[in-house]
Amino acid sequence: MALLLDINFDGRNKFGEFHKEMPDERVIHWQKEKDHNPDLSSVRYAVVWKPQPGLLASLPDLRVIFSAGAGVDHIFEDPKLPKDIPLVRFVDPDLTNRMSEWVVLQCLMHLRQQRKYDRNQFKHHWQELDQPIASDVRIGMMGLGELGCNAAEKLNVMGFQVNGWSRSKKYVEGVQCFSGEGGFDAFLGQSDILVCLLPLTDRTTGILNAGLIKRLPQNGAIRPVIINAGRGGSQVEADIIEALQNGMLGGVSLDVFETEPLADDSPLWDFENAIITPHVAATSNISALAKYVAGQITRYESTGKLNNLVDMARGY
Ligand code: NDP
Ligand code: OXD
Repeated sequence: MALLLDINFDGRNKFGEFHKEMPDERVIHWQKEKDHNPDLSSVRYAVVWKPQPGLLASLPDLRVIFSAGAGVDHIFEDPKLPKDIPLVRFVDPDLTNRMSEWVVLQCLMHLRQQRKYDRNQFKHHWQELDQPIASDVRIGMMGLGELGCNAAEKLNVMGFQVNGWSRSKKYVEGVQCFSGEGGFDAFLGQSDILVCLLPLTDRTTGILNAGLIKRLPQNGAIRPVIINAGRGGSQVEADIIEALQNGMLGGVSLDVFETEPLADDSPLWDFENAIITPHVAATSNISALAKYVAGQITRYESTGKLNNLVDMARGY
């Protein structure tokens, strides 16, 4: 039996981790071996990030596909994705913690106006700015899944008022939960800082747009802020740029973009109140991923069961 890896993470080729966790399996590094036409007939499992289109469909004995990340939209981009094969996504406590660190950091950067203090520091300018308190600021968490729930709970501990929005109704301690289309307006109307941790699906594509920005409160303790670490396809960058220019948005923190890497000439780089990071909010740790995949395979081989399965119809 063989495991196929098609995870061309930038420069982080720590594939030895998979050999270490599964010493008895043949591990095929697709990116390294593809030119030599390796025998794929015994591949039962594949771990992929942005798989080569058609590759998964060409594996005759494939049993399970593992996403190397928490998101799976990049896998659905393969027009020949075999949808009858179970797809498992990566859920990992370190990844969850990293995302919460990034989200809490961004919320605090905007609450404490750290960008303005940075600019003043470089100008050697001593000036105290108005300081709203966290409990006056309402955070709206779009997505109350593995990542959204954890970040919401941590923001709650920081003293923010936290609201959450999901597809189905959720109960999260200390978080006022809204759901579905019916709850969306009320949720947005109470989001001074809107955080997006949604997966990219047909329903969430372009959701962060001018119409949504208009529904954010303009009378809150701070000017409306959008923070997105879900997927870039959920944001309409032209609308965000316009809202930063006309003051409808007081700031943004973006880790993901419509096109990655973000183009050199994107105006988003140059706003004083835009914090840009290069899709690093919660990077998968390869050794944790290898352990996770090995554990799931062992369990699957003995019980036929898998955790964190993607619902193919919902798309996440
Ligand atoms: P989950 O699947 O655990 O949670 C997704 C949440 O989004 C759920 O609460 C779900 O609702 C909600 N949701 C989905 N569709 C809708 C909709 N149409 N309307 C309202 N709510 C919706 O995912 P994770 O929390 O693990 O991850 C979220 C995303 O974060 C990933 O898909 C990925 O795109 C992104 N990500 C980004 C990283 C980065 O470094 N920037 C790193 C890791 C992940 P319900 O609970 O009702 O199903
Ligand atoms: C993920 C990501 O989905 O890193 O895990 O974006």
